[in-house]
Amino acid sequence: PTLEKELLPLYFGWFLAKRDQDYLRKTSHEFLEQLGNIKAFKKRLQPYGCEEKQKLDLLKYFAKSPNILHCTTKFCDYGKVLGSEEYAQQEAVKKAYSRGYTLHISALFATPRTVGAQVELTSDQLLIWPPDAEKEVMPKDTFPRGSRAHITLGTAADVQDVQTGIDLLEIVKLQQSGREWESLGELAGPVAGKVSYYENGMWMLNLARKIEVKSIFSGYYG
Ligand code: ACK
Repeated sequence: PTLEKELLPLYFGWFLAKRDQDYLRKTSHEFLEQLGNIKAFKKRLQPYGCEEKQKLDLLKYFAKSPNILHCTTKFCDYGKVLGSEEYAQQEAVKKAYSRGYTLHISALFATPRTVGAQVELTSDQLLIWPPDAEKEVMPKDTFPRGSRAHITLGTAADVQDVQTGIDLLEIVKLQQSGREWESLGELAGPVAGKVSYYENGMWMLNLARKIEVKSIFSGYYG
């Protein structure tokens, strides 16, 4: 008999528990509704392809949302991506497989392309975070490990999910630039926190209370 080769998934990541997915989707809607209603946002509709006096429904604007909310660690494309075999064979990855993890969401962000949640990885979670994840998409910049960790909540029509992590790094890069970013508003309720504007239609809400969601580390084979 021939030994079957181990199959590599489309991607590895943390998959949110059903209840926490529902909660995060609701929170994301609340975020978009409140963000769309603040004066500062209404004055800056141009990057979203709208005139100042026009009405923009952000819930409709982000037409697509992933079927399963997750935080990708390694995109493998079933093994076609360089380094995916090595990633899958790491002891830390094998040990983490099918284990439960709590993810800490510190911020929500929206750009003309994507809406997402910023995930702050713990040292335990960083053990299975690929060291080149940030370099892969922004080779010219330096970021703290884990800066790309995110949960895609929605994308505009014709935008791919992979864009969310790139948008997040774009914002982190501006935060690192040393420039001061004034808060342009405050949201309330479950999305309480200050909202900052980072040019080109990029907004970030720093949550006053971090959101914790339960997840399982696994592979998605689709
Ligand atoms: O929102 P995401 O992190 O962005 O989750 C999905 C998941 O894999 C399934 O498509 C992410 N993804 C897609 N292409 C890539 C890529 N080239 N590099 C890293 N992540 C990717 C996508």
